[in-house]
Amino acid sequence: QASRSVSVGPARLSTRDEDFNERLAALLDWESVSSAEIQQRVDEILHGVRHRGDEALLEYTRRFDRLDARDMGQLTLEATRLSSAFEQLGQAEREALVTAEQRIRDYHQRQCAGSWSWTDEDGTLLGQQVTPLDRVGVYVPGGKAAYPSSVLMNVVPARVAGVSEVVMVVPTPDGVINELVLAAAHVAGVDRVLTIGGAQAIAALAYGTESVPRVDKIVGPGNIYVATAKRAVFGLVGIDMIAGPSEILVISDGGTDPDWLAMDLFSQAEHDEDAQSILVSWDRHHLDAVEASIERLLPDMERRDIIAASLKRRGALIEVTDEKEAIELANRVAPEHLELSVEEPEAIVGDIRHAGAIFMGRYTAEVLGDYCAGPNHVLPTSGSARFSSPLGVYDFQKRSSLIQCSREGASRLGRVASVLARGESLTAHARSAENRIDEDH
Ligand code: HSO
Ligand code: ZN
Repeated sequence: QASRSVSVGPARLSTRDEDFNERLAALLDWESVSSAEIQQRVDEILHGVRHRGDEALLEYTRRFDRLDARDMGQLTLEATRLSSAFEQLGQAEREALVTAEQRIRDYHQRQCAGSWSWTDEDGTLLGQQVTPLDRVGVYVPGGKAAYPSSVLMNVVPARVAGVSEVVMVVPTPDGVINELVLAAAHVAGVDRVLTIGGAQAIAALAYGTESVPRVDKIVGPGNIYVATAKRAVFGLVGIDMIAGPSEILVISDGGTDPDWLAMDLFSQAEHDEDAQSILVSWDRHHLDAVEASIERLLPDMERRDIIAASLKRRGALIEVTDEKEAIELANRVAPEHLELSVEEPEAIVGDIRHAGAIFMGRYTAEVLGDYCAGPNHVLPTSGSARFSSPLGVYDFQKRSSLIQCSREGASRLGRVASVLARGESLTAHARSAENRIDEDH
C-alpha cells in the first residue's frame, strides 16, 4: 500500500489504490469562481468608465490605487521613462532581458502564418488573407505577481504578428512601479504604458476613453476583478484565455537527481498556494527519495509557506506501474507544463497528446521555458491543453477569406447557389446568383 500522507509534502498516491480516481479528480478540481458581489462591483466600474470615460477612470484610480492625477496625461509614461528604467539596470539584467527577448522573437517568427490562394479550373480564385490586429492591450498585474518575463511573452508575439500599436496597462498603487517591468516594456517595444489597473483599466481598453485608445484585443493575467472584467467585455473585444493557477507534471524514470526534481516541483508551487506540482514515476524508491529531498530542502526556501501550502493542497507523488501508464496519466491531466525527465524523451514525446509545453530530458527544467528558451510561457491551464494552445503569433492575427469569380466561375457557381437559395425560399439570393448565369457556361 503505497498511499500515505506526509506532514509537509504532497500526497502519496498509487494508481493501484482503489480510490485513486476519486483522489486524482479531487486534486485536479479547480474552478475560478467569481462571486455575485465581485461581479456587481465590476459591472459598476465597467458602467462608470463606459459612460464617464477619463473622469471615472481617474476617480477609480484615486480610490483603488491612491494615485491622484489631474488628467490621464499624468498616468501615461513617457518613452524616455521606459528607456531610462532599462539603462538603470545592471549589465547582467540588461543582457538577460535582451537575450530572452531575442530568443522569444526568433521562436515566434516561425509561427507567422502567410496568406494563400489558388485558382480553380473555372478561373475562380480562392484564398485566405492574413492580417494583424490593429491595436492590442496588455494587462500587467502590479505587486507580487508583476513578472517582467510575462511582459516579453505577451508583447513579443503581438509585435511579431505586426500589430501596429501595443498599449500596456499596469496598476501602480501608491505610485510604486516595478522598474524591471518598465525595462521589459522597453525591450519588447511597447508603444504606450498607462499606470492604471483593475477592472477600470480593462474597461478603458475595451470601450476607449478620451485619452485611452480602444483596443481590439486584451491579453495578460490579472486578479479576479481583472478576469471578471475581461469575461464581461469579451465579444466587444477579443481576450486571451483566462489563466488558472500554474501547474507542472513531471514524469521521471528514476534517473534524475531527486534534489533537482524537488526544486522543479517547488518552482511551480512557489507561484501560488493553488499551484499544482505532480511527480509521476514507476520507481517507488525514487519517489521516496524525492519526498525526502522535499522535506530537506523546503525549510530553506524563501517562499516556503506558499510552497508548503501548494504541495499540501494540490501536490502529489504518484506511483504508476510503468511508463505507458505514466503517459496515459499525463494525457488525462493535460498539464500546463510537462517535464519528461527520462533517458529518451524522443521515444515517448509523440505519445503525449495533451500538454501546454513539453520539456524533454533531465536538463530541460521548466524554468528555462518560463524565461528564455523561446516558446511562450502563457499556456493553457486546468486541463484546457485538451483543446487550446500556447499564446502565439496566431492570437494576434486574423484571417479574411478571399473569393474572386471569373465570368465562367460565376455562372457555374450561380447555378448551384440558385438551387440552394430557392430551397431556402430566399428569392433575392437566387436572383442575385441567376443574374450572373451565362447560358454559354
Ligand atoms: N510559470 C509561469 C510563468 C512565470 N514563471 C513567470 C516565472 N515567471 C507560467 O505558468
Ligand atoms: Zn514559473
